[in-house]
Amino acid sequence: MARKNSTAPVAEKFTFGLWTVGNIGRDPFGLPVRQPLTAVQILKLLAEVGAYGVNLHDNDLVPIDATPARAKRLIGDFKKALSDTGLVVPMATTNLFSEPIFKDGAFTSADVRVRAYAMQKTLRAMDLGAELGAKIYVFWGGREGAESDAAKDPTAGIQRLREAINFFCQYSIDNNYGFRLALEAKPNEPRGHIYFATTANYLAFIETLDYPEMVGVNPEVAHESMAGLNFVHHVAQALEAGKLFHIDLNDQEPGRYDQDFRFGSANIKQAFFLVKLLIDHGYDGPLHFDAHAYRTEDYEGVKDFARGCMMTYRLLKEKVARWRADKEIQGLLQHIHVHDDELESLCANYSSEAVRKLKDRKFDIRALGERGLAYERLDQLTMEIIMGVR
Ligand code: GLT
Ligand code: MN
Ligand code: MN
Repeated sequence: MARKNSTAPVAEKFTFGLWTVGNIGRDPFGLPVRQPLTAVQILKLLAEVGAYGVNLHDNDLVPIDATPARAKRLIGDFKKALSDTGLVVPMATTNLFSEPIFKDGAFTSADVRVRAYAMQKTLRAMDLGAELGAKIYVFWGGREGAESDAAKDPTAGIQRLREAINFFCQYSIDNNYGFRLALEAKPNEPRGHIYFATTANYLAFIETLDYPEMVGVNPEVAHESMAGLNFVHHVAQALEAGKLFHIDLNDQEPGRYDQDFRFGSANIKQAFFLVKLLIDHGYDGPLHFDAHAYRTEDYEGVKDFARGCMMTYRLLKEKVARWRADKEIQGLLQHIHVHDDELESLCANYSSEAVRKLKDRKFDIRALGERGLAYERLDQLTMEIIMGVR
């Protein structure tokens, strides 16, 4: 809610995928627990809970075997529901993982016919995304990988993905679609090993593309967390490189199956630092909750799940403001961050004089080593803010 006399806060662009709130609760061991909803029903649900937008795979809206007439009707109904609800479609993507044809990957399959079909499917899905107004196009290579490296040279996977992404950049340019492509990493599941296991892998890859400026990343909390890595640091690298085009928010306990939990529900402290990082760096793209309600839920529970994701984000945003305004915290930060103009300039600007001065400089390494940094106090204060007692 906009507060009086404040510079009007920009409302968060909270989005959900059709596949997230529409998830019917099937898992590898159990049958669905919820009835499928139509895309139009999902839009109604999202409007009811107060979301900003919706994202989709091609086949979330148009089944793979739909006739042209059915596809036209489904797209028409969806567009009408978008305008009725005021929801927008910021991001679109391709389902390159459900069909058996993709069992050994899509763009990195060993079979050129599969690769060509994956490209055909993506070109069509890009047309659909552009028609719906999407400006971000996500590539999640869920099946791009292997269980055994006996069959394929993993470097071929890199080359094939490069060819595909270059092809799609050119297609977007030639059609004036204005897409920015966002690559989403994951270490495993559904493949035993997925190529490009982390966001950092993609950041390195992007620089080798024909149009690196068109391509960024879509990190997902659960994906680095599955591997026990620090998600916030991966997002930081993407932000610093100007490559955070989109973000998938959810939660995940390390070392478990792919949980896709409600945002902030597993590691609230990491969620706090993530929200803080996004605010500190003025990220203003979509905040996409790529998560599922627990399998215990009916559709009322799915709404609780969706509202919970957004509420937790908003609460953490308030906590970040509180953290920034806290005098004791700011005092500790001043103590921790020691500045010295001369040294900073020496370290940042190479010259033979800088080399000489650095070599000559005397440092009291013992005193520097013994200096207490008060991280314990700072962390405890941070925890007290998160826990709501400060
Ligand atoms: C799938 C996956 C997600 C990806 C989606 C985009 S689909 O649900 O688990 O992480 O973002 O293809
Ligand atoms: Mn995701
Ligand atoms: Mn996931």
